[in-house]
Amino acid sequence: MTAKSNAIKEQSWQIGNSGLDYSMPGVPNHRGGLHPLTIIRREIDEVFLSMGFEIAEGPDIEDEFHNFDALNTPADHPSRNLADTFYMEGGKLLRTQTSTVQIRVMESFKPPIRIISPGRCYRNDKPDPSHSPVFHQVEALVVDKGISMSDLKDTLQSFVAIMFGGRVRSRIRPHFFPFTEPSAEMDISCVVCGGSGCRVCKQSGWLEMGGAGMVDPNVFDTLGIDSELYTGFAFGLGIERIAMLKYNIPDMRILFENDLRMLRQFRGEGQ
Ligand code: 2U9
Repeated sequence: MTAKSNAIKEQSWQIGNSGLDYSMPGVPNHRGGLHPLTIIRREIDEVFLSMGFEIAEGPDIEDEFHNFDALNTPADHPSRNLADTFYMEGGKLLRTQTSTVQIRVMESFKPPIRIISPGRCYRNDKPDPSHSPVFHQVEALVVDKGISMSDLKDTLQSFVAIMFGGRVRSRIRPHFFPFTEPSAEMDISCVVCGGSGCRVCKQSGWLEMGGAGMVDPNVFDTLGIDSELYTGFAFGLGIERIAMLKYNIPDMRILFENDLRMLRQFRGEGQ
């Protein structure tokens, strides 16, 4: 008889007294998992870090200067409307885009600037399959001498290739935003059908990914950056949209309901 089994024998009355059977297997400790939006956001961070970007963060509660005025958004622009923006007491508001962070970075640092700002945004939208009043976006900003639209296109294409695979193409189409000139919307070739046309891309072969453009010189002038010397590009991507495409999620609201049957499918991913 070993010393150990003697010791166990001596303690056997304790087992009886406590009602516990120490020979029973342990109760498994269920591991939590990352939310799909967190997995995608971390993946996006990694892609841009590998391309030499830095990550910048800022407050969710903002003022009109950083959310609208500094972004060249006129006083009568519809996005300023109560129907679109959540206003708080004392002239504060919930940021509608993370460009507010870009403004804060440009207030504090001189070019060259090469940042992304991932984060939560708020718009007074009714929830539906493609809208949520709380959503996440990542915006990118590059400011330096000689930055052009081809740098924007190249950065987008590199991002899309790493995120969705080398066969996925990107394109930009003319659009309008107050803070960029020229402005563009960007599409990627349909990740489901490869561009031949299907239900997901509504037979067009393309999926909308976000907005982009060259920073409007008025934005630089407001912040004291010499718009004769510096140019820059910026773009904004919806993180929910990327997660929905990558994980085949048909309705944005699923990402916010925290239904364990959905969340459990991501256990162990991205860790
Ligand atoms: C500065 C100047 C310009 C960033 C841009 C968009 C177009 C855009 C949307 C993507 C999906 C918002 O989350 S979303 O609904 N974003 O369309 N964002 S250009 O332009 C900037 C940013 C910062 C100083």
